[in-house]
Amino acid sequence: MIRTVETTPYSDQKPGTSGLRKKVPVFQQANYAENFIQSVFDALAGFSGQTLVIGGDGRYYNREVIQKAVAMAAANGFGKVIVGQGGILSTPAASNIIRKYKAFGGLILSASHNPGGPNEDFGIKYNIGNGGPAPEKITDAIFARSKTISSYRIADIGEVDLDQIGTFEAGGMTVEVVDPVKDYAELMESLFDFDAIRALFRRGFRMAFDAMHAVTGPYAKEILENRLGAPAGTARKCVPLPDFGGHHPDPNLVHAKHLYDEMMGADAPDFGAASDGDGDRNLIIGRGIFVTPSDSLAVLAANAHLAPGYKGGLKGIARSMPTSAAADRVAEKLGIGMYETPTGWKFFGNLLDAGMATICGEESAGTGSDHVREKDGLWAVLLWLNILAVRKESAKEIVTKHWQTFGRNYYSRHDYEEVDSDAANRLVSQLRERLPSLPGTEVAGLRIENADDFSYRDPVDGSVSKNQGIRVMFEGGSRVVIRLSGTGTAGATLRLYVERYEGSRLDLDTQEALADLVRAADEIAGIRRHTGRDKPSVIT
Ligand code: VG1
Ligand code: CO
Repeated sequence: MIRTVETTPYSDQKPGTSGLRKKVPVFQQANYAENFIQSVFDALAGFSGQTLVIGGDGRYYNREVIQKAVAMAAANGFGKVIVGQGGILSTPAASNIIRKYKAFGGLILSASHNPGGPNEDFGIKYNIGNGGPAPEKITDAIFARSKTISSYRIADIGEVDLDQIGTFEAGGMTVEVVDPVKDYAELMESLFDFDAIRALFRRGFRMAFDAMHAVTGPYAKEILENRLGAPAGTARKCVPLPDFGGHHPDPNLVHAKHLYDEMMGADAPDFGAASDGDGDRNLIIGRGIFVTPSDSLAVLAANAHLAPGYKGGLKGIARSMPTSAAADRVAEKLGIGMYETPTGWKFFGNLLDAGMATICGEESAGTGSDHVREKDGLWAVLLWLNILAVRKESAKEIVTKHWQTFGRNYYSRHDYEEVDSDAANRLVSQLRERLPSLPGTEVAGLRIENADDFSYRDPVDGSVSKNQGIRVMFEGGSRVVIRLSGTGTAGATLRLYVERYEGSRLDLDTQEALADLVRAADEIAGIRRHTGRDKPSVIT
């Protein structure tokens, strides 16, 4: 039986950089998840009888919301849902399943690298038929609908069994529970030279992959250990836990410091990697070298032709604006297009669909390609392994040679988390007002060449996205970028991105190399004055 349930709108269901993210108790309010899911369906048209993919990263509240989503999909007229077994699908695996089975779209339940648990974060994101995050046109329509919604539709189908692989009927709709790993592992096998990587492990290559008790555990075990023959124990913390073992599933130098320390130690493995809550981010650490995500994007782009899936070369490279320009130098050398987009994977979809870009990346540890329409943590790790297997050099040698060829973009991000929202907004609006007066002035001994608030015009559909981050460019190619996070769930997070290019001085300490730019940013924006903080909460 299908019920129409009266509801009242919530005013705070605006999707951010990557879907709607809130604390679990917010999602547990009466009809909160139902309102949002119905708003998604109401913002779409033409899905009657079509397939919807549903899966999440296994965090606290995942199963409850999946049950609601399945029952609501049936009531709203979808013909079929494909759900990952146990409610599990990594974000890139969900993207792949949407594309492979020509689904109308998908609901991905995740708050990515944010912590999980009864008082931590939850999230819902809608992806369109190309497998990628819904573009702003759709997220705007979802938000508009959420402010006026008065009822939602749900089928009384009871609790469906998500733990057995198989197909059944529920509420007049087909439910197919699938192995979350199989299709994804097959896709990886089609892109990379598994024989070469197997031979690498046979030669004694040692790797540490930390799944951080998040969604990539089962994927990493199957691909690295079962299919590629890496020794048991190569993939660690592989059981997805609803609270990620009480840690932030954020593969950065703070939350994966244990891996960093191991990789810098005396008996370090050859290669270290980690992924985040929903499996779309990657951390890459070679023995004795942390590879910044911006450098990783550049190195992968320069060497991608060594993997079978990219042997024909790249059509173009895209990166988010705050990501360093290291990849731009590779694109220039390869003679291919380079695109600079706002933060968030949704801006890459059109470029990938149009065949303008093959590889994309963000400084926040996201890298991916046109194989899906999401960033993909294990994909990046496997491309690295493919390159290491073919070049037979260490990660450190590969990165060092890359810098010798292209120069080095020293890069760091400083995050000020949970600062007062009003103070953060004041900082940004005051800085915005100052922008026109900055060019030509000198700050902390550095001369400002240009300053603006980044605006993007999508070259495919012409849509314009304004106010995407404030850039201050200095003489010599250095720059600082300031923007507010669109994924946080408490207060505001201010991000300061700092970049300096050096053609030949390749072995400076990163934070020392960037110190004068950090001083300049504080002088220009008054970060300490506005936030009351004397140092960032996280430096990556
Ligand atoms: C952050 C990152 C951005 C990334 C987004 C989603 O957004 O900066 O690059 O695309 O998270 O990643 P923001 O607005 O907080 O800066 V994930 O792995 O959280 O889905
Ligand atoms: Co993520």
